Amino acid sequence: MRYAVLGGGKRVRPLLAFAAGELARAPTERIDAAACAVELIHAYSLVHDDLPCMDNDVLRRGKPTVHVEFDEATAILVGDSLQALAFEMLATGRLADDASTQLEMLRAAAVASGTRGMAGGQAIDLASIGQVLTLPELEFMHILKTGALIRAAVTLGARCGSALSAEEFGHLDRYAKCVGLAFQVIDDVLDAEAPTATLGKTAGKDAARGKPTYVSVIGLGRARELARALRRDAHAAVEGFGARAERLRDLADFIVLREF
Ligand code: GRG
Repeated sequence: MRYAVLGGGKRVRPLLAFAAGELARAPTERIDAAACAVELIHAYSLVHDDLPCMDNDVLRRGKPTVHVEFDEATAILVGDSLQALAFEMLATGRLADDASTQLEMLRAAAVASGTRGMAGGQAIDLASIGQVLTLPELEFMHILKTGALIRAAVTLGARCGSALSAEEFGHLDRYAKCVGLAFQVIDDVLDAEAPTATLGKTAGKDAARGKPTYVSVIGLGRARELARALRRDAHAAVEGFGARAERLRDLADFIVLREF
């Protein structure tokens, strides 16, 4: 579990949780727990995604994948245990001002991880190998597979505090949806353009496996343009927060301008 979680990764989801939590004036120790929980769920998904029965990859975060370094049974159990640990963290101690909000955080993390989130998106992803998807179908898959957990990172961070009105929370959620989708669009662009050494994972795998991506469906140029438009939308969603949303704007920029 330590091998899978520590010493690598961009930590985009925890950073988003912190930026949203700070906006909601949440205590740091609460955000810390929520941010860790989301990263644990993410790390579990990477371990399982790399398994031979899924993407069958040998390199992750610049190191051999967990099933290569250890074995397949260990990788399955590591993923299971990381997910369980995430929910344990969300249920331990006070993470929100009231118990019903904390329960809502647990529910949000579960929805983002399950059939209406990451696992459901992964199922569509695996079923779509060799298929031609329309742009709305591709978008639906990615909103579930990647977008849901990124959205949960933002909302969980914000729920740790109570400084946001329902309307402000709505603006933040709009921001989260935009960066969640932008993240995946750029992920597809990088998979097509960046070298393995820069990515720390095998480059060009999507095309090699016949997976529909933003690059295969709309082309590199339009994919980059879509990411730029989502970045503008993300900025616009948090405009009303002024300087308080600076970290969120920086993270939207990082997600779209990153090279790894
Ligand atoms: C196995 C239930 C289950 C789900 C797997 C998220 C996912 C679904 C698979 C990951 C495979 C993948 C490459 C998805 C594309 C977007 C993505 C999540 C990339 C990896 O996230 P990064 O770039 O990774 O944030 P780091 O290592 O920086 O944390």
